[in-house]
Amino acid sequence: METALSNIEVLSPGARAVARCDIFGKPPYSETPAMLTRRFLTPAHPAAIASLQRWMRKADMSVTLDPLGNLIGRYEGNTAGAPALVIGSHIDTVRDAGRYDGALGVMLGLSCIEQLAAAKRRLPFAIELVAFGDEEGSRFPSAMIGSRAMAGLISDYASIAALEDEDGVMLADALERFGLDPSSMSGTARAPESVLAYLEAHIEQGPQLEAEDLALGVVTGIAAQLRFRVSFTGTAGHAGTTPMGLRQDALACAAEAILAIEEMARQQAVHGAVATVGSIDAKPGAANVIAGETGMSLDIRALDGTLRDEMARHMMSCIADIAARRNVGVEFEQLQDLPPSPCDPALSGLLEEALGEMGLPPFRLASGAGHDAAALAAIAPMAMLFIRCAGGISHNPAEAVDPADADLAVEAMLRFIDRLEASTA
Ligand code: HGY
Ligand code: MN
Ligand code: MN
Repeated sequence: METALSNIEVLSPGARAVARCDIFGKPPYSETPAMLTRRFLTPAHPAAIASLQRWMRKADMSVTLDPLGNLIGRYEGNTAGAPALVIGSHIDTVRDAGRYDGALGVMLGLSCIEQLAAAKRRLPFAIELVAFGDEEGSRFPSAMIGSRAMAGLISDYASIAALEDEDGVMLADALERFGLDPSSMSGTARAPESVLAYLEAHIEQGPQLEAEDLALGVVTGIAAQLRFRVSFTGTAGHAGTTPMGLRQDALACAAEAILAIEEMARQQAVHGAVATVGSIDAKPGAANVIAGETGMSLDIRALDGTLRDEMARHMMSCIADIAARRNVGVEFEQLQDLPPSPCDPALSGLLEEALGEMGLPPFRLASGAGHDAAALAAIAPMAMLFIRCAGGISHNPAEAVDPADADLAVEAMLRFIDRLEASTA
């Protein structure tokens, strides 16, 4: 049963977070009614910001929007201007997304602060709730723009401003239409001393917690990622008259490369490595024309950065051999390079103690999925809490979370805050 905005306050903190994600699953918080898609700086993004701002202000937070459209709610500590525990995640989604990837972490943080505000409780540190506008990279060909900028990891803003979406809209123009000034993007970077620690709660997006029959888990670290666009250039030709032996078929070449990539990743799966070709386009894209050009994504991940790099080198060499044998050209454009990001042991220990107080085991697991926490780790110690999701399914409208698990997550986060307060005394 869907909960209307009006009576959301009567729900438990976790159920309220889940209900808010459900509300965000439809227009105006989605670009289309048919499926949940909320990409960076599309009209669904300001709609989400408007509701989050209202909820944040009602929970005694001051609200700011930074130059890259990240929404920041600040719950002051008992001394103004104190460094902040930042609790964050992303509010953008992939296409045809689930409702909880990203948004749940923001809504759980909101529920925590609502609890603190209701108790009129102030801490020796501030708490900032951040809703990052772009983590997925589902509109522009670069991911985690908001959190990488906040962490001071972006040096070339001109190339960020010039990024174009599939309709040829530049990021700078999209920012201006949103009411932001592209020339001030570098102002997104935070002074490291203003961030005490970073905590991100997120659905696991995998099957381990469900297999262990656990609601919550403590993340040990985030896998390293490399992302490429691979372009093949052959010769377009007539499907009926070009002999098989004389073809330079860019699409058949991509197909052979995709299967080779899958096989190479399978051989490294035992070390926790994965590789994915998630999107492909072919030109001219006609049934009776041999494809002259194809472009595909290549996403390579491993918990170990050296293995990630070795896999990438091996895959690119193998793809180049396939293309050469087929007399097809190939180019690799690197779009993303995220090193492995270990969680801070001391902060993770506070999360484990919080779970222990609740009678829950401190189940530890690594994250194959990327998160904004990987960027924030550059300027502050970070910890992540995983919440079970049904079947481990994610990046899929079938994503589902049990409100009872979300209640446990809010309790664990509040206990984490208690222990962080005790550790700063
Ligand atoms: O790709 C990822 O791991 C994340 O969902 N952006
Ligand atoms: Mn995602
Ligand atoms: Mn996510």
